[in-house]
Amino acid sequence: MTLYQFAKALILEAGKNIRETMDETLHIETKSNPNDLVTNVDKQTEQFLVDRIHQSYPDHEVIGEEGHGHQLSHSQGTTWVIDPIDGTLNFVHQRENFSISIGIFQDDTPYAGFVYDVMNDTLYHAKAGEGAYVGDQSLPQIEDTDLKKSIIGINPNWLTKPKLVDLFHPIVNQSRSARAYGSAALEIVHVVTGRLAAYMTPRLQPWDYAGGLIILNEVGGKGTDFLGEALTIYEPHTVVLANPQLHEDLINHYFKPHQEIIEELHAHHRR
Ligand code: 2AM
Ligand code: CA
Repeated sequence: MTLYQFAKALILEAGKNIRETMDETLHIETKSNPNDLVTNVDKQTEQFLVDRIHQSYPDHEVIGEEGHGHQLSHSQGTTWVIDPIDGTLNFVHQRENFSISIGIFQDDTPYAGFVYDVMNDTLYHAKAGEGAYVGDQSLPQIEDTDLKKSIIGINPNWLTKPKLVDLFHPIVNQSRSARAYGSAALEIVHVVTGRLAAYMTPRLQPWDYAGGLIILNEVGGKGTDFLGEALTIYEPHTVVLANPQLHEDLINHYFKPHQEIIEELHAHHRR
């Protein structure tokens, strides 16, 4: 079994395990604030993934949202970047619209990405350089769009914040319309399939985008921070992912003119 086949079988099994717990009582705790939730299922799923990875590959590193590998700042060999449940608020309140996200890197180079829409049993996946798939079906390259003919993914909460509203209001205003789904990894795969022309957010953790970005690159999409710099897997970033034309337009005409606000966000992320 190749590493790719192993990872694909593993994420499907983790999702099946989550589906099988859907009738059980959830244990919910808060993390950084009252709206930042974590459940027993987030923690159990991360532990399941880490244990299985280390049983088969003892020397692989794992960075996971619920506590694994947060001390890493670079790595040689193979590194897994995992989010056991992306969209925890949806998981708790809606019992759907959440995903498992996995990105695998070898010597810091993308190897493969997986985003599993658990309740729809839909797996988006890609091995770097070999194209993107949903299930067994190959996905085409994404098409360029103008902002005025684009549906963009952005969380409306950001438009309630001073400064961020200056950044995002013109973009939302000049787009065809905006949508929010509540799982960053699913929003990224919506860019992969063309359901969204772009997804942007002022703060995202590596486990939220690592898997999705590898898949997006395989269909010709672009993902960087708001100033066009590459996304790393060791710290949070501002994140804009889109088709190439819209990505360039957003960076040059909407983000770069607000460089000061963005540099303030980046300084905040590094604290
Ligand atoms: P999570 O569910 O794994 O926490 C919601 O708009 C999206 O943003 C989800 O993918 C969520 O991931 C992520 N998210 C929520 N709070 C965040 C934070 N403080 N920093 C970065 N990403 C966050
Ligand atoms: Ca999570």
